[in-house]
Amino acid sequence: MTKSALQIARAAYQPKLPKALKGTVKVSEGNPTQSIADQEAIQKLFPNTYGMPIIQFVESDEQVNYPAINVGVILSGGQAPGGHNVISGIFDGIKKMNKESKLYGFILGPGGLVDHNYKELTAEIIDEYRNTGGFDIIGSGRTKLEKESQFDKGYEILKELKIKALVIIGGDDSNTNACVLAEYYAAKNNGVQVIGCPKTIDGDLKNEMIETSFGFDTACKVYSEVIGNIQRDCNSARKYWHFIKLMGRSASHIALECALQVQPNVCIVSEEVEERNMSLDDVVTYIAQIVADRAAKGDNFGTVLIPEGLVEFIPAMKRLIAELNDFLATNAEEFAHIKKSHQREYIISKLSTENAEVYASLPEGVARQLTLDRDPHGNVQVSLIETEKLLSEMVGTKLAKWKEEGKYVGKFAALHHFFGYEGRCAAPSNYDADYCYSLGYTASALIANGKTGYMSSVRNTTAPAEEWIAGGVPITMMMNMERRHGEMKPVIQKALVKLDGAPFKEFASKRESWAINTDYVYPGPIQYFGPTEVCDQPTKTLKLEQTK
Ligand code: FBP
Repeated sequence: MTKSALQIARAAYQPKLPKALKGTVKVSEGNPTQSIADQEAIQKLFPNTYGMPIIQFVESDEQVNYPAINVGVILSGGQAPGGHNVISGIFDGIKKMNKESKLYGFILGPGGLVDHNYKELTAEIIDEYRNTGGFDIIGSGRTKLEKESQFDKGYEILKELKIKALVIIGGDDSNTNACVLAEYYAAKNNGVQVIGCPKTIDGDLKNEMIETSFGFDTACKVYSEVIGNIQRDCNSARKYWHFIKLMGRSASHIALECALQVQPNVCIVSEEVEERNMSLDDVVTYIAQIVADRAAKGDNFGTVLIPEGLVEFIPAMKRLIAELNDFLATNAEEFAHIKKSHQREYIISKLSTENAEVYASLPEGVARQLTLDRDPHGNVQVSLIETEKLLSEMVGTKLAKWKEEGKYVGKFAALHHFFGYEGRCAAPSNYDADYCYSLGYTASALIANGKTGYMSSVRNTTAPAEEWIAGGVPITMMMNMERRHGEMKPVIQKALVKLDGAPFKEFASKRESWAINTDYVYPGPIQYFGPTEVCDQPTKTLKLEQTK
């Protein structure tokens, strides 16, 4: 593999570890835990892995002779910067405990376990991928690991390779499934431990014990760099409004963090739109008013940040999408035979009056995007909906009307951007490089101590890495019961933006001023080498959340 000078220098970077993980680790156990809700139902479903204590690793000089162990690892779902460091952390951890230990990677996600598609990850392979972005070391996939037949098929290969523990690196759904698998293997008493690791750029897998999911830090820094560049262009030419959609699926954490970093003129937060029961027209009017107010000062330019999942949070759109999901789930075949030119009319004829009206009011392109294939979880693929175009088109129409009425004087020219895939495989920031390596190393310590059904947890990460707290959290502790596809299921609760949380409050206190005044911040590219205040800063979201 040919490498750039930065890649070569970066490969030599030694990620920082919490002090407690540097020597032999000792386990300190807390009190038994409870799930966050629906305790009785969750306990019944997870009799072997419910109620376990929170674990913290503490320093020790005790000499322990660990037996060699074979471990398997899976990357599940969307890519997130730092995945390779989780794997190198697991590798270094198990090798430090016993150099005869081996690590196997399952290829292209959970499907690799079921299909028995794997490779041994040797020191030579691992060294090629240290501190790099991407998941290409073994690839990732979105196969859902949830059926007993898959668990049994997986066990066949685990047994053949003498794998005693499996680490699943994934988001809320993958970690829920990791917990179901841990429970299944524990009930079978087959000696396979399952450990989860919190991954997703979306930032929606977090709680009191999991401060952040890895990848969020780097992805937000990459998007903020590019938005900053756009803002500087925008403030130089002074003729465009940039509508920028940002990944994040349901939650608006990414849009909010980028807003805190770049101080745009507008940032929509989906969770607020839902809470205030805003209609699409309300959102459009809000943006159009800011465009008009800036135009009144002679500023016909600006930036609008839009979270990817917005449409699903507008109550009327949410109802429409829910009906469409149900309808398409049962009539997919009939719909597939309708000619493209008749699909819009066909859908309108099948929907309830209220939803048909909303659907008919949507621009052609967006209406079509709402009927495209669902993801494996049955959800609309929000990354395919061009919300940035939908909003700018509607803002343009409103401004034209206001112009006729003499309420607006100005020029409105819009440009569109969608940032998502650009940030998911970026080389991890120092924060993510260190955090991920520590998460992987912690996973190896959980394995060595015989734990299963735990998620690797590294906390206190706004302090220097030496002071980070490493341990494990029982996954059942993060669960509640939710309706999924008409059935009540145990799932890890998704963390959406809290409107009473410090990051949103900070944004809300500044947004009126940012709307009118051009107070852009240009964060610039991620720095890997240099002063710590430039290179090692966590996200603003995390800092604000951790400031008590
Ligand atoms: P995960 O939840 O699996 O981490 O994926 C997150 C994400 O990056 C979302 O932000 C985005 O909506 C989605 O993946 C896109 O999925 P795909 O990679 O399948 O296009």
